[in-house]
Amino acid sequence: MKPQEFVNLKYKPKSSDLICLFRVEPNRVPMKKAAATVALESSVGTWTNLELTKTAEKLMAKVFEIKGNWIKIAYPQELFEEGNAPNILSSIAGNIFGMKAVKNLRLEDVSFPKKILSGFMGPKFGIEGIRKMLKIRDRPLIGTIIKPKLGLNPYEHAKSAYESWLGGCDLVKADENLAGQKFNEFEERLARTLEYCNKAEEKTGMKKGYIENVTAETKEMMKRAQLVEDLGGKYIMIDFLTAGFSSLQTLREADFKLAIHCHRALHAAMTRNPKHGISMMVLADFARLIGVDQLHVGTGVGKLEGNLSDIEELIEEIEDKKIKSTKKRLVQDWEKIKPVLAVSSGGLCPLDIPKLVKNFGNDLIMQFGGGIHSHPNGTGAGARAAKQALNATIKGINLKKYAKTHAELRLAIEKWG
Ligand code: CAP
Ligand code: MG
Repeated sequence: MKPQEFVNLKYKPKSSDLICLFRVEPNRVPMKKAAATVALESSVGTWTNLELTKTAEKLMAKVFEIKGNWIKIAYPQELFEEGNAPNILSSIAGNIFGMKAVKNLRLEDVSFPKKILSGFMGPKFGIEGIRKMLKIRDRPLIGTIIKPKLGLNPYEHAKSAYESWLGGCDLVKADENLAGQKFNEFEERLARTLEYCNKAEEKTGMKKGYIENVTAETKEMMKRAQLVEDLGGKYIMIDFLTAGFSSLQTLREADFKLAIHCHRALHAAMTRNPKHGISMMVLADFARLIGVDQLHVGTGVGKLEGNLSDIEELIEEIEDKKIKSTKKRLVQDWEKIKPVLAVSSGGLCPLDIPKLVKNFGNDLIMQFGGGIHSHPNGTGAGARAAKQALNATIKGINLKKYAKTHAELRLAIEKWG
């Protein structure tokens, strides 16, 4: 087997091929050689010439397109074990990132053949199931993350969640780094917060969701998810990258009667450098394939408001485009695999709502951590400000105008405007 045998620019991919789009920066070798090395290392080859068996020959990946720094590689679906997400990633996103033949390498996009898609469960609820569970037909949802992210005790945590729900939040979640620390034990926090969730539903007459973070060693995580289900919870959350794809598969395949909220802590180690790593779109594909119901996709609205410099405008535009493409992927037609509800979160405050709804539409959860809990009048007022901003946006009323008759929103504008 010679590397050049992995390049065939006349090859027409089969519908049964898994196809990857890579951005390649060769390292002192011609592009064709770098591309061939990516294809052989991510399928059946190694660094030196090697006799292939008949079967191995049939499993060879093929570079079928090279355009500038972009290459497309087709992988026979038989190269992968069905229903095994880590296995697919260990080929298409494994050793290749560290090879000498490339200075930079980024896996930008993947398309899956039907047979691979059918090997996974996909989301249990999907967008429709979440809306049905919360009885929220078509508006965007408002969520908050209890803050400070760590350092509250179970009672303080539950109380803050209660004020958030009463103020107008549909969802309250635990932060990505809150688990079973001594200062806020898992069982105690869960039980109290679910009690307050029920109280908030009675008081408001609306469905409310508490998203408990079960991220832990897999056996422990399963025990915690079971406890959420036993106590009548609606959701669990997993930090899917720090927990790992196998543990996400274990959690999903246990098929709890719970919606899975997927946090992406660690993603930026792979997604942030446009020249090297993996796109959020590809990570989102795997989260959907395995079967999460809600996934963080970013915010697009920059931290900077008002007079942005040209470069800042450009950066925001690129960010927007990336997030829109990730969000679009979450709903692309994957046969029986349900669409995933996008979550926009991180550095947001109620004033961002008009832009978020304009950018991302109604199938969206908008989450405000600091943007609710650091409202001048506290958590409840922060939640009311967010709800007021959403109502104004739905009615098409300018926030400043609406704030004339809504004090909490006015105070939010004074603080963050
Ligand atoms: C937001 C958040 C979320 C980030 C995650 C935080 O809090 O709780 O984890 O949104 O980022 O810890 O920062 P704030 P992403 O609202 O106070 O920023 O959604 O981009 O994965
Ligand atoms: Mg967080």
